[in-house]
Amino acid sequence: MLTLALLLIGFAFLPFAKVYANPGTETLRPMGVGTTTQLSKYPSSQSYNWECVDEETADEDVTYVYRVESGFYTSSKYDTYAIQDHSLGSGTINSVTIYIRCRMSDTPWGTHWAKTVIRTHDNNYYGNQNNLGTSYVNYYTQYSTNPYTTSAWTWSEVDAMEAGVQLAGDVGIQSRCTQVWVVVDYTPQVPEFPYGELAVLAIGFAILLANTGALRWSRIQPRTRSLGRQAFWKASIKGSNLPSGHAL
Ligand SMILES: [Ca+2]
Repeated sequence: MLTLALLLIGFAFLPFAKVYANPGTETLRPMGVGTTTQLSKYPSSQSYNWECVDEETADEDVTYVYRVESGFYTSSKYDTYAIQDHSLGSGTINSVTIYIRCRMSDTPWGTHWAKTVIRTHDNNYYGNQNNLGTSYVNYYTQYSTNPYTTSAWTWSEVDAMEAGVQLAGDVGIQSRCTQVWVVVDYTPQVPEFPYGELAVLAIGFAILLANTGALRWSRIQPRTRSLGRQAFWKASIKGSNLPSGHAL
């Protein structure tokens, strides 16, 4: 019986356990072609640019998108990618952060840089300029609110957004990006206590108390018996007022 009680109590708290087991962040990766595709891809055998930047563990120079300029000047191009819809997150969105992992292929003549790009409500938003070195580095831009609405992000905006990278290079040297991803930070919604689970919780506690000696049937029985006597006497009195010929 004690095991049953604990099981019932545990079951009643399951919705809360689910919420707190949630880590509070969800990572979303490129999963399709977005609005703009301007960068080159490596290897060229890849079908789409987004396939070069969607891996969970960075593969560095195995797959990447890049910008290289044939003239002696710096110019930029950019991609935006469709990203995965959320599947874990719920509640309030605290921030949306876009990450890019970039480097330049060699010591440059001029400036090589990278910027994050997000697209929401049909507008592009660019992060700060990050001047590249020859080793891969993660750069990021955090948006605590949606830059278009300036209000807290909604989950439908997260699902509809695109994320990408803008790269600038000059003659003969590539600016590369091997990975793009988005991290949504959220505070899970605590569920209201459903009546069904409240009832299960109450039964669980009753059985627990009965088994631990806090609630003995012997303490309930005298009261039950006295209630029984009262009911009997009330019924008897009522019965005495009944018209003759009617049995109680
Ligand atoms: Ca890659």
